[in-house]
Amino acid sequence: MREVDKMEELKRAFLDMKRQEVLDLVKKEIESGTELLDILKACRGAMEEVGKRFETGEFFLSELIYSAEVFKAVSAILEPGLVSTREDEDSKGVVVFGTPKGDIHDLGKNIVITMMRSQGFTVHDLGVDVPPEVFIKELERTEASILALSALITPAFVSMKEAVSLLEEKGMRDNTFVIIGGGVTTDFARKEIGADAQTLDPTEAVRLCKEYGERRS
Ligand code: B12
Repeated sequence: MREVDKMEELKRAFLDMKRQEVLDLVKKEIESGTELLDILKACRGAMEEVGKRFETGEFFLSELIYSAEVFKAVSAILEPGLVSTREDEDSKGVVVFGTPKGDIHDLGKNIVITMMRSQGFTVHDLGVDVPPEVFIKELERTEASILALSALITPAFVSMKEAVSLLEEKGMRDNTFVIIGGGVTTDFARKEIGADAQTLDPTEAVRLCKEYGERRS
């Protein structure tokens, strides 16, 4: 079967909520040498479609919750492979990461954190629904120079903007690289929020943070 068809099969199993079939297909793809990031991309595409169907009323909250559970199980299979790509032992930088206040989505955040850690970053994960002042306190406590925010719902933009304003008030803005990501973010949102970078691609996120570290040193 062609690679494109296999990824379509994976997506279909996701949308049919067939947990075991999804997991079997993921394992089969890994065994046949498919890039882990391509498998992740296909699963993310399926989740986007779940979201669309939820929006149109075809799916309910139960499908949203169930698909999240399936995705978590997929992540557990993919993560060991993503971690093993680590190049060296030097710390690449310290990151404070979280999902801003009002938002409880964390699947994408957890993937990006895994990739960052595997590439040598020290990441302090604050979890979900994090108020702006908590991000600032953690940046002060850990002396991290990178603030990473993951948002999946538009109301979270308000608290992301508040976090950036607080950084400015505290005189910390110039020494903090603010990177945002998550399904609803765009470059337009980045500008509105006042962040330095935005991407949906975890590899790109790691690259941007490494580049920032190199510019600093
Ligand atoms: C699963 C899911 C849920 C699960 C979340 C479980 C969990 N533990 O995260 C549950 C069921 C809890 C949920 C709840 C809700 N959800 Co929801 N959910 C989704 C769904 C289907 C998938 C999200 C997902 O995990 N995708 C897979 C991951 C891997 O993708 P990702 O997060 O984008 O991450 C990738 C990149 O963005 C990037 N990335 C992620 N974070 C970061 C951070 C940085 C710094 C960087 C650089 C990169 C990066 O890397 C990842 C790797 O590929 C989306 C649909 C969609 N289009 O996204 C809706 C969606 C996000 N949900 C939505 C809604 C409306 C809700 C609810 C309000 C529903 C309700 N009526 O209660 C609640 C919100 C509660 C709240 N206050 O947060 C809407 C949001 C609409 C909007 N524009 O605001 C969406 C878009 C569905 C839709 N189309 O209507 N949801």
